[in-house]
Amino acid sequence: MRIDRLELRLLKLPLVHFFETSFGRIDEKHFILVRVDGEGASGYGECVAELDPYYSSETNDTVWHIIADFVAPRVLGTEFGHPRDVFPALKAIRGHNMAKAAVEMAAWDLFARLRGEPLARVLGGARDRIASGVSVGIQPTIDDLLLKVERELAAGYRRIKIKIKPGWDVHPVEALRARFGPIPLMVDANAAYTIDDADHLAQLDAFGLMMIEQPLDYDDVADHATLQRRLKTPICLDESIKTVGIAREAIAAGACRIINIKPGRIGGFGESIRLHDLCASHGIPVWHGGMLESGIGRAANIHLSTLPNFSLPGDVAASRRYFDPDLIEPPIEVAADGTIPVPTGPGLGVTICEDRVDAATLKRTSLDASLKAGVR
Ligand code: SMG
Ligand code: MG
Repeated sequence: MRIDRLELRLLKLPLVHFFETSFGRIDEKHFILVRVDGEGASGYGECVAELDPYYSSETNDTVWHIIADFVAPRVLGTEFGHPRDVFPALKAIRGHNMAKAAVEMAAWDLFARLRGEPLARVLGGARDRIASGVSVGIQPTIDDLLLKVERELAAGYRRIKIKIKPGWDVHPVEALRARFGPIPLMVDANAAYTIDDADHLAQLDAFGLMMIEQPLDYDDVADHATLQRRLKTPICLDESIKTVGIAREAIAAGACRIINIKPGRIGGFGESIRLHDLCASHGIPVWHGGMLESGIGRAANIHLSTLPNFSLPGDVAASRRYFDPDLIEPPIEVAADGTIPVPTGPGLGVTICEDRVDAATLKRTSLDASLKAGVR
């Protein structure tokens, strides 16, 4: 497979509702979309970096720079036997996994389209439906939260995750248990606590949560291991798992019992398969995280979620929770039993609405193999 052209676009899409986490609130989604062209077909990769370096150190501006100046020259015009060879070809570039992943995932889509197979099959997945969960942001009041969760349960979602932060943690969980009883419930702190909060967080043990996601700092493994020894509730790591190597260290240290996989965070599908297999070999269940992706990135997440150790419902929900309209048709929908069917067409298997992509585009550039000469 050879990629002859790479197009970068910066897009802006309004969110149906604001989304609030411990690190802030967003009303619109700004993201980079990569398209690679080769051998008469195209593949797409949605980047999960954001406007600000708050979830991760990468931003849309760093991604643009790293892809245009370092990733594209290494990928364009290069013969790849398989898309799993793309990430290793970028080894000279340290970090910047979101930038690498957007290109690598586009290469997988192109590869699957050229073979006429759905991405799930090329990735090694087997399921034809995936279990869907929702992530409910921090709400202005407990009543707002109860109303939102009631709606999501009625829509059939298989588990509810709520965002927590200091001052919005034990009380909302208590209120949800009082109203809805033993629903599959978990919390995500997005790194808002320190190990000094261990006694406070241990109060959550009383509520039988499925897990607490990323309670401590984004680059902290050691304190998570200390906290996991103190808590009955399983810890799930998200932000901390920036590489497969860190995951190996976290598992060895006992820093988590569950891992959330986001291909963008660790460098793409190839690394996600390695992480999935590593977790399986240690009896660590995984689930697919979400980054408020448009339907393009959401479809990619659905395909990866078909691998066998994705044994917990992921943050892969219906398009309409976020975008109306989405960039794809038909939008991604959740059935009454809380599952999403895996697209069956070649590659991502969804129809991208070019007119909507054009309307959302703030800037674009097209790169070709002449860049190769300039590899630094
Ligand atoms: O895509 O449904 C979604 C959002 C899921 O909560 C979600 N993502 O830490 O897991 C997480 C957050 C990161 C995104 S916050 C802007
Ligand atoms: Mg998270």
